[in-house]
Amino acid sequence: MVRPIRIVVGILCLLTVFACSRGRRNSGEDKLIVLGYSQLGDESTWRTRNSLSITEAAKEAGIKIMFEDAMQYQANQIKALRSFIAYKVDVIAFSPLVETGWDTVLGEAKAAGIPVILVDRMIHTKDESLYACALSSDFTLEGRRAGEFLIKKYKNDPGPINIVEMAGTAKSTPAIGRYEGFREVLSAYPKFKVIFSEDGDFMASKGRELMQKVLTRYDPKDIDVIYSHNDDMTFGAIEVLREAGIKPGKDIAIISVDATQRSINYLKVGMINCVIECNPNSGPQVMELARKIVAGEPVSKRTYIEETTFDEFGAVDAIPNRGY
Ligand code: GYE
Repeated sequence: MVRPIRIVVGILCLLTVFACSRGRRNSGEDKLIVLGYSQLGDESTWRTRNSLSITEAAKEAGIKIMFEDAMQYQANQIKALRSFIAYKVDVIAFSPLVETGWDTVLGEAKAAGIPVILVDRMIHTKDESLYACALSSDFTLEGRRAGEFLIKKYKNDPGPINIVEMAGTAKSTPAIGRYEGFREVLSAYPKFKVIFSEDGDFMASKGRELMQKVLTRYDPKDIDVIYSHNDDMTFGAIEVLREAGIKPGKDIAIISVDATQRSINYLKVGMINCVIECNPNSGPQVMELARKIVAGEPVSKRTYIEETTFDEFGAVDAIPNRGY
Protein backbone atom coordinates (compact mmCIF):
# COMPACT_ATOMS: atom_id res chain seq x y z
CA MET A 1 0.00 0.00 0.00
CA VAL A 2 1.29 3.48 -0.85
CA ARG A 3 1.74 5.56 2.30
CA PRO A 4 0.15 9.08 2.27
CA ILE A 5 3.56 10.62 3.10
CA ARG A 6 5.00 9.18 -0.16
CA ILE A 7 2.18 10.70 -2.15
CA VAL A 8 2.83 14.10 -0.58
CA VAL A 9 6.59 13.86 -1.28
CA GLY A 10 5.86 12.78 -4.85
CA ILE A 11 3.57 15.76 -5.45
CA LEU A 12 6.14 18.15 -3.98
CA CYS A 13 8.83 16.79 -6.33
CA LEU A 14 6.58 17.22 -9.35
CA LEU A 15 5.72 20.79 -8.32
CA THR A 16 9.42 21.63 -7.92
CA VAL A 17 10.26 20.30 -11.40
CA PHE A 18 7.32 22.24 -12.88
CA ALA A 19 8.31 25.45 -11.10
CA CYS A 20 11.94 25.16 -12.29
CA SER A 21 10.98 24.52 -15.90
CA ARG A 22 8.58 27.47 -15.80
CA GLY A 23 11.26 29.71 -14.34
CA ARG A 24 13.66 28.79 -17.15
CA ARG A 25 11.10 29.44 -19.83
CA ASN A 26 10.17 32.82 -18.38
CA SER A 27 13.74 34.02 -18.35
CA GLY A 28 14.32 33.11 -22.00
CA GLU A 29 15.94 29.66 -21.87
CA ASP A 30 18.42 30.01 -19.00
CA LYS A 31 19.55 33.59 -19.61
CA LEU A 32 18.08 36.79 -18.17
CA ILE A 33 16.86 38.94 -21.08
CA VAL A 34 17.68 42.65 -20.91
CA LEU A 35 15.25 44.80 -22.89
CA GLY A 36 15.90 48.48 -23.63
CA TYR A 37 12.54 50.24 -24.06
CA SER A 38 12.16 53.78 -25.35
CA GLN A 39 8.66 55.16 -24.76
CA LEU A 40 7.89 58.32 -26.72
CA GLY A 41 6.28 60.29 -23.90
CA ASP A 42 3.36 60.54 -21.52
CA GLU A 43 1.04 62.74 -23.57
CA SER A 44 -2.21 60.84 -23.06
CA THR A 45 -4.24 58.45 -20.91
CA TRP A 46 -3.61 55.81 -23.58
CA ARG A 47 0.14 56.29 -23.29
CA THR A 48 0.15 56.08 -19.48
CA ARG A 49 -1.74 52.80 -19.70
CA ASN A 50 0.59 51.53 -22.43
CA SER A 51 3.70 52.26 -20.33
CA LEU A 52 2.17 50.43 -17.39
CA SER A 53 1.29 47.45 -19.58
CA ILE A 54 4.91 47.26 -20.83
CA THR A 55 6.60 47.52 -17.42
CA GLU A 56 4.13 45.15 -15.71
CA ALA A 57 4.46 42.56 -18.48
CA ALA A 58 8.28 42.71 -18.27
CA LYS A 59 8.10 42.01 -14.55
CA GLU A 60 5.64 39.19 -15.12
CA ALA A 61 7.85 37.62 -17.80
CA GLY A 62 11.03 37.92 -15.73
CA ILE A 63 12.57 40.27 -18.32
CA LYS A 64 14.87 43.05 -17.07
CA ILE A 65 13.66 46.28 -18.62
CA MET A 66 15.51 49.57 -19.01
CA PHE A 67 12.64 52.01 -19.57
CA GLU A 68 13.20 55.55 -20.87
CA ASP A 69 10.52 58.23 -21.44
CA ALA A 70 11.48 60.61 -24.28
CA MET A 71 8.96 63.32 -23.35
CA GLN A 72 7.84 63.71 -26.98
CA TYR A 73 11.32 64.56 -28.32
CA GLN A 74 12.74 62.38 -31.04
CA ALA A 75 16.27 63.45 -30.02
CA ASN A 76 15.65 61.94 -26.57
CA GLN A 77 14.55 58.68 -28.15
CA ILE A 78 17.66 58.50 -30.30
CA LYS A 79 19.79 59.17 -27.21
CA ALA A 80 18.01 56.38 -25.32
CA LEU A 81 18.51 53.93 -28.21
CA ARG A 82 22.22 54.78 -28.27
CA SER A 83 22.51 54.19 -24.54
CA PHE A 84 20.87 50.77 -24.95
CA ILE A 85 23.36 49.92 -27.70
CA ALA A 86 26.29 51.02 -25.50
CA TYR A 87 24.88 48.89 -22.67
CA LYS A 88 24.67 45.92 -25.07
CA VAL A 89 21.07 45.02 -24.22
CA ASP A 90 19.74 41.79 -25.75
CA VAL A 91 16.85 43.47 -27.55
CA ILE A 92 15.49 46.98 -28.07
CA ALA A 93 11.82 47.94 -28.35
CA PHE A 94 10.51 51.43 -28.97
CA SER A 95 7.45 53.48 -29.97
CA PRO A 96 8.71 55.93 -32.59
CA LEU A 97 7.31 59.44 -32.10
CA VAL A 98 7.29 60.10 -35.86
CA GLU A 99 7.94 57.87 -38.85
CA THR A 100 11.14 59.33 -40.29
CA GLY A 101 14.68 59.93 -39.05
CA TRP A 102 15.54 56.51 -37.59
CA ASP A 103 17.83 54.95 -40.21
CA THR A 104 21.14 56.04 -38.71
CA VAL A 105 20.53 54.91 -35.13
CA LEU A 106 18.83 51.69 -36.23
CA GLY A 107 21.84 51.02 -38.49
CA GLU A 108 23.99 51.31 -35.36
CA ALA A 109 21.79 48.80 -33.52
CA LYS A 110 21.99 46.44 -36.49
CA ALA A 111 25.79 46.74 -36.63
CA ALA A 112 25.91 45.89 -32.91
CA GLY A 113 23.73 42.82 -33.57
CA ILE A 114 20.84 44.05 -31.40
CA PRO A 115 17.36 43.24 -32.77
CA VAL A 116 14.70 45.96 -32.67
CA ILE A 117 10.94 45.63 -32.11
CA LEU A 118 8.69 48.52 -33.18
CA VAL A 119 5.75 48.98 -30.84
CA ASP A 120 2.58 51.00 -31.46
CA ARG A 121 3.93 53.27 -34.23
CA MET A 122 5.84 52.48 -37.41
CA ILE A 123 8.89 53.91 -39.16
CA HIS A 124 9.31 54.92 -42.77
CA THR A 125 12.48 53.38 -44.18
CA LYS A 126 13.84 51.83 -47.37
CA ASP A 127 15.66 49.19 -45.35
CA GLU A 128 13.14 46.87 -43.70
CA SER A 129 16.02 44.85 -42.18
CA LEU A 130 16.53 47.67 -39.66
CA TYR A 131 13.85 46.15 -37.44
CA ALA A 132 12.97 42.56 -36.58
CA CYS A 133 9.24 43.01 -36.25
CA ALA A 134 6.45 45.47 -35.51
CA LEU A 135 3.39 45.25 -33.27
CA SER A 136 0.77 47.96 -33.76
CA SER A 137 -2.84 48.90 -34.31
CA ASP A 138 -4.23 49.23 -37.81
CA PHE A 139 -4.64 53.00 -37.81
CA THR A 140 -6.01 53.21 -41.34
CA LEU A 141 -8.73 50.77 -40.32
CA GLU A 142 -9.49 52.99 -37.31
CA GLY A 143 -9.88 55.98 -39.64
CA ARG A 144 -12.13 53.98 -41.93
CA ARG A 145 -14.28 52.97 -38.98
CA ALA A 146 -14.77 56.62 -38.05
CA GLY A 147 -15.89 57.35 -41.62
CA GLU A 148 -18.21 54.35 -41.71
CA PHE A 149 -19.93 55.56 -38.55
CA LEU A 150 -20.70 58.90 -40.23
CA ILE A 151 -22.04 57.21 -43.36
CA LYS A 152 -24.45 55.27 -41.15
CA LYS A 153 -25.39 58.18 -38.89
CA TYR A 154 -26.16 60.56 -41.77
CA LYS A 155 -27.56 58.06 -44.28
CA ASN A 156 -30.85 59.98 -44.59
CA ASP A 157 -29.32 63.44 -44.41
CA PRO A 158 -28.58 65.11 -47.76
CA GLY A 159 -25.83 67.25 -46.19
CA PRO A 160 -23.66 69.13 -46.31
CA ILE A 161 -22.12 67.58 -43.16
CA ASN A 162 -19.35 69.82 -41.92
CA ILE A 163 -16.54 68.12 -40.04
CA VAL A 164 -13.88 69.55 -37.74
CA GLU A 165 -10.86 67.26 -37.38
CA MET A 166 -8.43 67.39 -34.46
CA ALA A 167 -5.45 65.43 -35.67
CA GLY A 168 -2.71 63.65 -33.71
CA THR A 169 1.01 64.42 -33.74
CA ALA A 170 2.06 65.42 -37.26
CA LYS A 171 3.97 62.71 -39.16
CA SER A 172 3.11 60.01 -36.60
CA THR A 173 1.64 56.72 -37.82
CA PRO A 174 -1.70 57.03 -35.96
CA ALA A 175 -2.27 60.58 -37.23
CA ILE A 176 -1.48 59.54 -40.81
CA GLY A 177 -3.66 56.40 -40.70
CA ARG A 178 -6.62 58.05 -38.97
CA TYR A 179 -6.49 60.92 -41.46
CA GLU A 180 -6.17 58.74 -44.56
CA GLY A 181 -8.60 55.93 -43.64
CA PHE A 182 -11.29 58.49 -42.81
CA ARG A 183 -10.96 60.24 -46.16
CA GLU A 184 -10.71 56.96 -48.03
CA VAL A 185 -14.26 55.93 -47.08
CA LEU A 186 -15.80 59.41 -47.15
CA SER A 187 -14.41 60.35 -50.57
CA ALA A 188 -17.31 58.50 -52.21
CA TYR A 189 -19.77 60.84 -50.43
CA PRO A 190 -19.29 64.48 -51.42
CA LYS A 191 -21.79 65.65 -48.78
CA PHE A 192 -19.09 65.19 -46.11
CA LYS A 193 -16.76 68.18 -45.93
CA VAL A 194 -13.76 68.51 -43.62
CA ILE A 195 -13.85 72.27 -42.99
CA PHE A 196 -11.00 72.35 -40.45
CA SER A 197 -8.10 69.96 -39.72
CA GLU A 198 -5.20 70.78 -37.44
CA ASP A 199 -2.61 69.02 -35.31
CA GLY A 200 -3.48 68.82 -31.59
CA ASP A 201 -0.55 66.56 -30.67
CA PHE A 202 -2.79 64.04 -28.86
CA MET A 203 -2.97 66.32 -25.80
CA ALA A 204 -5.99 67.56 -23.82
CA SER A 205 -4.54 71.08 -23.50
CA LYS A 206 -4.10 71.33 -27.27
CA GLY A 207 -7.60 69.92 -27.82
CA ARG A 208 -8.86 72.86 -25.76
CA GLU A 209 -6.81 75.36 -27.76
CA LEU A 210 -7.94 73.92 -31.08
CA MET A 211 -11.60 74.06 -30.10
CA GLN A 212 -11.28 77.67 -28.90
CA LYS A 213 -9.75 78.52 -32.26
CA VAL A 214 -12.53 76.69 -34.12
CA LEU A 215 -15.22 78.60 -32.21
CA THR A 216 -13.68 81.95 -33.11
CA ARG A 217 -13.67 80.95 -36.76
CA TYR A 218 -17.01 79.17 -37.22
CA ASP A 219 -20.57 79.55 -36.06
CA PRO A 220 -21.19 76.37 -34.00
CA LYS A 221 -24.42 75.88 -35.99
CA ASP A 222 -22.25 75.27 -39.06
CA ILE A 223 -20.33 72.43 -37.39
CA ASP A 224 -21.98 69.00 -37.52
CA VAL A 225 -19.19 66.69 -36.42
CA ILE A 226 -15.95 66.74 -34.46
CA TYR A 227 -13.57 63.91 -35.37
CA SER A 228 -10.81 63.75 -32.79
CA HIS A 229 -7.79 61.43 -33.21
CA ASN A 230 -7.69 60.67 -29.48
CA ASP A 231 -9.68 60.83 -26.26
CA ASP A 232 -7.56 63.41 -24.47
CA MET A 233 -8.01 66.00 -27.23
CA THR A 234 -11.72 65.12 -27.19
CA PHE A 235 -11.93 65.83 -23.45
CA GLY A 236 -10.25 69.23 -23.92
CA ALA A 237 -12.65 70.09 -26.75
CA ILE A 238 -15.72 68.93 -24.79
CA GLU A 239 -14.82 71.28 -21.92
CA VAL A 240 -14.71 74.22 -24.33
CA LEU A 241 -18.01 73.26 -25.97
CA ARG A 242 -19.77 73.00 -22.61
CA GLU A 243 -18.36 76.33 -21.44
CA ALA A 244 -19.83 77.83 -24.61
CA GLY A 245 -23.26 76.28 -23.90
CA ILE A 246 -22.96 73.79 -26.77
CA LYS A 247 -24.15 70.24 -26.06
CA PRO A 248 -21.49 67.71 -27.13
CA GLY A 249 -23.00 64.64 -28.76
CA LYS A 250 -26.28 66.46 -29.42
CA ASP A 251 -25.61 69.88 -31.01
CA ILE A 252 -22.39 68.52 -32.50
CA ALA A 253 -21.69 64.82 -33.02
CA ILE A 254 -18.39 63.57 -31.64
CA ILE A 255 -16.15 60.72 -32.75
CA SER A 256 -13.15 59.89 -30.60
CA VAL A 257 -10.36 57.30 -30.77
CA ASP A 258 -8.80 55.19 -27.94
CA ALA A 259 -11.76 54.06 -25.76
CA THR A 260 -10.49 55.01 -22.32
CA GLN A 261 -13.07 54.57 -19.54
CA ARG A 262 -13.95 58.27 -19.51
CA SER A 263 -14.83 58.30 -23.21
CA ILE A 264 -16.96 55.18 -22.75
CA ASN A 265 -18.75 56.95 -19.88
CA TYR A 266 -19.37 59.92 -22.18
CA LEU A 267 -20.67 57.56 -24.88
CA LYS A 268 -23.09 56.04 -22.36
CA VAL A 269 -24.57 59.44 -21.49
CA GLY A 270 -24.69 60.58 -25.13
CA MET A 271 -21.89 63.18 -24.98
CA ILE A 272 -19.82 61.19 -27.47
CA ASN A 273 -21.47 59.33 -30.36
CA CYS A 274 -18.75 56.94 -31.49
CA VAL A 275 -15.55 55.63 -29.91
CA ILE A 276 -13.00 53.77 -32.01
CA GLU A 277 -11.01 51.41 -29.83
CA CYS A 278 -7.21 51.55 -29.81
CA ASN A 279 -5.78 48.93 -27.45
CA PRO A 280 -2.78 50.02 -25.30
CA ASN A 281 -2.33 46.67 -23.52
CA SER A 282 0.45 45.38 -25.75
CA GLY A 283 2.92 44.55 -22.95
CA PRO A 284 2.48 40.74 -22.89
CA GLN A 285 2.79 40.52 -26.70
CA VAL A 286 5.94 42.65 -26.67
CA MET A 287 7.54 40.38 -24.07
CA GLU A 288 6.60 37.28 -26.05
CA LEU A 289 8.19 38.75 -29.18
CA ALA A 290 11.33 39.71 -27.21
CA ARG A 291 11.65 36.20 -25.80
CA LYS A 292 11.19 34.56 -29.21
CA ILE A 293 13.67 36.87 -30.94
CA VAL A 294 16.35 36.31 -28.30
CA ALA A 295 15.74 32.55 -28.51
CA GLY A 296 16.18 32.73 -32.30
CA GLU A 297 12.61 31.65 -32.99
CA PRO A 298 10.79 33.06 -36.04
CA VAL A 299 8.32 35.92 -35.55
CA SER A 300 6.00 37.58 -38.04
CA LYS A 301 7.28 40.89 -39.33
CA ARG A 302 4.01 42.72 -38.68
CA THR A 303 1.34 41.96 -36.07
CA TYR A 304 -1.84 43.97 -35.73
CA ILE A 305 -3.66 44.32 -32.42
CA GLU A 306 -7.35 43.32 -32.42
CA GLU A 307 -9.75 46.22 -31.91
CA THR A 308 -13.40 47.18 -32.20
CA THR A 309 -15.81 50.15 -32.37
CA PHE A 310 -18.32 51.29 -29.77
CA ASP A 311 -21.09 53.61 -30.93
CA GLU A 312 -24.54 54.93 -30.11
CA PHE A 313 -26.14 52.25 -32.31
CA GLY A 314 -24.77 49.44 -30.10
CA ALA A 315 -25.55 48.18 -26.59
CA VAL A 316 -23.47 50.83 -24.82
CA ASP A 317 -24.52 49.77 -21.32
CA ALA A 318 -23.03 46.33 -21.90
CA ILE A 319 -19.51 47.64 -22.61
CA PRO A 320 -17.24 46.06 -20.00
CA ASN A 321 -15.08 48.22 -17.74
CA ARG A 322 -11.94 49.32 -19.59
CA GLY A 323 -9.70 49.42 -16.53
CA TYR A 324 -7.95 52.69 -17.36
O1 GYE B 1 -4.15 56.93 -29.82
C1 GYE B 1 -2.95 58.44 -28.45
C2 GYE B 1 -1.52 58.47 -28.07
O2 GYE B 1 0.13 56.00 -30.83
C3 GYE B 1 -1.86 54.77 -30.74
O3 GYE B 1 -0.85 57.95 -29.21
C4 GYE B 1 -1.02 55.80 -30.12
C5 GYE B 1 -1.73 57.12 -29.91
C6 GYE B 1 -2.99 57.08 -29.08
O4 GYE B 1 -1.06 59.63 -27.59
O5 GYE B 1 -3.81 58.61 -27.37
